[in-house]
Amino acid sequence: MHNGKIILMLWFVLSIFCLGSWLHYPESKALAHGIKYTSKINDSDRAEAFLLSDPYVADVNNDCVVDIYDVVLVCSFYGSTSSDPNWNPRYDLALPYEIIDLFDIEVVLASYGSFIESMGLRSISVWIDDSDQSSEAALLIENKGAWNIVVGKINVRGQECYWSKIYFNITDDSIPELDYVHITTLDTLSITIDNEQYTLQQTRDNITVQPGYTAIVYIKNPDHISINDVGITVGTTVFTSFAMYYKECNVRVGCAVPEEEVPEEE
Ligand SMILES: [Ca+2]
Repeated sequence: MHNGKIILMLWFVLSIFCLGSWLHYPESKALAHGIKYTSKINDSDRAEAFLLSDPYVADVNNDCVVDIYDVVLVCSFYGSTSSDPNWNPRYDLALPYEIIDLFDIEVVLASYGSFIESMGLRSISVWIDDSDQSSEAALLIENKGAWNIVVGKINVRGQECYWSKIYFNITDDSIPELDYVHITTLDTLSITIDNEQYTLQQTRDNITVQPGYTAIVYIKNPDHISINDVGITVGTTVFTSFAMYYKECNVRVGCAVPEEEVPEEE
């Protein structure tokens, strides 16, 4: 891009930023996530609505951060309409729709500087041991984004699980569903998944999962789940620096897998 064009573009962006600050309404935070946006303008052609800061919408180049590249990308389609051959509805973020204008750029600016977390929460289980009636939970926390995910707290059935009861391993392996593993020691322990050994350790403050990595997490005696809870649905909540993630599962009876299985005779 020509230098003069870049300077012109930056001047344009700064002007819009000032306009954006003027247009921004704090009560817009009350609106639900996932809708398209508009600015509250006294204009009969536009619906009465509010601007909402939403980095998931504003990150038009999908690199998990809302920055100058997103602003420039939307700016580069300024004036484009749905009848144009290069029309991309991904940049059409605000009313009036079917045209890229100042209001689309302002939606990006409203989330400027925001980072986006992309987390997968799966293989959530809560078991009661069939031999000693102790309870256990397990889950996989996958970082599918571009930034570290810092897990600061895990709740089971609304009760915080203390770090002294949480065991984890961070791996870049692809992990299938987690099976019941009887946790008998308060020291580090080793588990086997798909013939691979994973050493579970403890932490005192948080679990950090790097992009592309998965945290294998086992929790001993979450919320004093008892044999009476078998079949009942319980919710697990994972709190990160940016968000909270909630998933439910039914309490099951867990049976420890024998350490050395006898191969079947042919
Ligand atoms: Ca971006």
